[in-house]
Amino acid sequence: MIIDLRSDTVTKPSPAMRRAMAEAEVGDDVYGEDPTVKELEEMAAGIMGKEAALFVASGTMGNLVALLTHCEPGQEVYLDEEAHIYYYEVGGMSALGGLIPRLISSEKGLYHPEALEEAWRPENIHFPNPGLLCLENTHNRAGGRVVTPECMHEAVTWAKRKGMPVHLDGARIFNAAFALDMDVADLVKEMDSVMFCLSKGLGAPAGSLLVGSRDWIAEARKWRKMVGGGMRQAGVLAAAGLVALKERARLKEDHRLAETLAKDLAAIEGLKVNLDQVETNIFMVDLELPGTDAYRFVSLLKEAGVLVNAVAPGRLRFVTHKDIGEKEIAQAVKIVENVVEGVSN
Ligand code: TLP
Repeated sequence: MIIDLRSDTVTKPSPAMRRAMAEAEVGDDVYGEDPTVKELEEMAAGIMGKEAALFVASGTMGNLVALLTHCEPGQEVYLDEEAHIYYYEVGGMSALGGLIPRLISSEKGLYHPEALEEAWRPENIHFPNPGLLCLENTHNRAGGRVVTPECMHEAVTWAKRKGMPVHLDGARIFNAAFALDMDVADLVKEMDSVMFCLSKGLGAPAGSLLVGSRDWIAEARKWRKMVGGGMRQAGVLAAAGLVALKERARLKEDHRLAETLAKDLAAIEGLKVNLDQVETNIFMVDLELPGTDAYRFVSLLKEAGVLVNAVAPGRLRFVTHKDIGEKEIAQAVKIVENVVEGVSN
């Protein structure tokens, strides 16, 4: 048995999703004729408390379309140096959007007003024009960290003062809302646009949604077409998304199991886990094993039957998800323990 803790993207569609996909009513969505996509978009907009929504192929496409819709080529996008949009999206904002990242130093995904102000470039003949501020919640590279509503509010207030809209990379926004025990619409109410994923912990095979005002989504729809994201009978995918959204409370179980796993791993000599920062379904483990780096450790774990990702030379990322239960957690801990022992001897 392979225990896959690399990401919550590895989940397989549930039997209920597969049934819904097989039975989905479909039409050509480029003509606006797919009833299942429409239902999903309406449901997503309702849950997020926004006027409209747009179904896109992936989180990366959703973020790209958002940036293209908000900005013009040559503008600057304010975002943190560990932001997924900057770190993991192949530089699409610059390559495809002609946008310039303006990096903010953040404290594990949390923006401090001083850091925002420090990054700010006022009107000057030499500087690009400001275009957008991006936030990320939960924050992936900060280890699934929840950005508090207070911190989001401060950042939005700052951006509004500077005349910039705000986009939220909310790939895992439901994880944040559950961790905060908050209604998700309340959490994102100040955002101009939000992208969230169906294909992470929610377990759908593909798809993300972009939400915002009716006019903004109409513009985004055109950008989606330009980047090749006008899917036709996309209702087969949207059907799985509807099931995923209805079952979203399941994410709390991933948080509970991440906490259990993190505690058990923290007890192993040579592994360091900051338990205060285990807030959702992602957490980081630092290796303190002389002579082994995270990349070698990952390949040893793989041989022993556990998959995880190395995110820095001394750091591993563990992610719990729908297809991981108590049994897999207990088994993974045993395997990690054995591998650590093998390395230490
Ligand atoms: N994140 C993936 C990898 O790309 C690292 C993962 O395994 O966590 N925003 C955030 C915050 C994300 O974590 C991801 C995916 C995306 C956007 C992009 O979503 P997709 O993979 O659907 O393009």
